[in-house]
Amino acid sequence: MKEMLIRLQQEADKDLAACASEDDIFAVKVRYLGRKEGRITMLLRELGKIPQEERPAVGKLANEIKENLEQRVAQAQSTIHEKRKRDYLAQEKTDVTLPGRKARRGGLHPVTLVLDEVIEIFLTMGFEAVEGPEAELDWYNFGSLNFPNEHPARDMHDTFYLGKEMLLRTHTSPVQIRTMEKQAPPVRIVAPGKVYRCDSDISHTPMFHQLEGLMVEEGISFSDLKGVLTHFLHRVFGEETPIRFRPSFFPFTEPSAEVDIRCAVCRGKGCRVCSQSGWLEILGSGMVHPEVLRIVKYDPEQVSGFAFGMGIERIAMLKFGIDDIRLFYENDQRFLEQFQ
Ligand code: 2U9
Repeated sequence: MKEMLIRLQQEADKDLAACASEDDIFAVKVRYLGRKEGRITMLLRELGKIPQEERPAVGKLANEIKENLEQRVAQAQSTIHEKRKRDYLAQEKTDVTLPGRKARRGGLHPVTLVLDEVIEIFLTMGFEAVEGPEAELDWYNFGSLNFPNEHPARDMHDTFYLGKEMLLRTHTSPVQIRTMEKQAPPVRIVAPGKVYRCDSDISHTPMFHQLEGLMVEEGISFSDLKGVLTHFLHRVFGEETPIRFRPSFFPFTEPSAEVDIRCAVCRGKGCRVCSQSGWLEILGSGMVHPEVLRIVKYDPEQVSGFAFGMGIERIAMLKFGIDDIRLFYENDQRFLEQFQ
């Protein structure tokens, strides 16, 4: 048995010395030390068969040979691993003269660009920007704005209802109502934000952005409305752009007017973009209805005000010459990259 052990050790030494890779070493380890069929393991199992008095000495030798081999396998593994690392580091080179990889820089969305520009113009005129919830009470979206119950104007807004009393706001007007409830006149605010209407085609998306404005204090008249909106439109579309005010109707303003700019595409001659009219509708406006002022506990005998509203995507489409509103929300990089 002793001789067999010593022979095994010599053979293992020879096999180990012949190893060229980590796989070879692993194979030697399995061949001699494998738990089931390793040659040393199997020999140790035979220990019971030899005479009692020889067992301690042979057992000791067998264990020494086993431990010794385990150690040398581990040693060989670490040596070959270190060599591989050295070889890899020796051949790896960094060419510091190569040009750096260009980082792609993102940009603001065209709707954000226009919204920021529009807000800035009103801040310069002394307005403050205010935000409010997108999920609203029916009362703040319709009731408080003088929409009669069951009135067809509610249908025109194609409302997404969230329950009996809750809805996704169809305009940002609830922000103005909430602001007036909280604060006494004078009020000069703009309310930018997302609004929702169940509608989708080349000029409508179920979510779009509005900016509404409100100015309420003593002695506000329709000429204030005209002055503020004319200044605003001249800053956005150019000082020379002709503007017209056209009578309209909204439940929350009286009198009401829609505001058009002359079509920049055909310069008023009539084209596809302006439906041959020569004009482009750009915003709605009016003097705040006295009933709305009473609802927020303002006295319409003491104060008056004007309000206006505009769709931001529509302005962005006219400014950038975009003919389909859905392009804003398709996340096509080729479209979005053009606004950086
Ligand atoms: C209060 C009182 C009055 C806001 C107004 C409009 C006219 C208007 C449209 C423009 C295009 C909506 O996005 S759009 O479809 N808006 O025509 N909005 S006056 O009037 C208010 C708001 C709040 C308390």
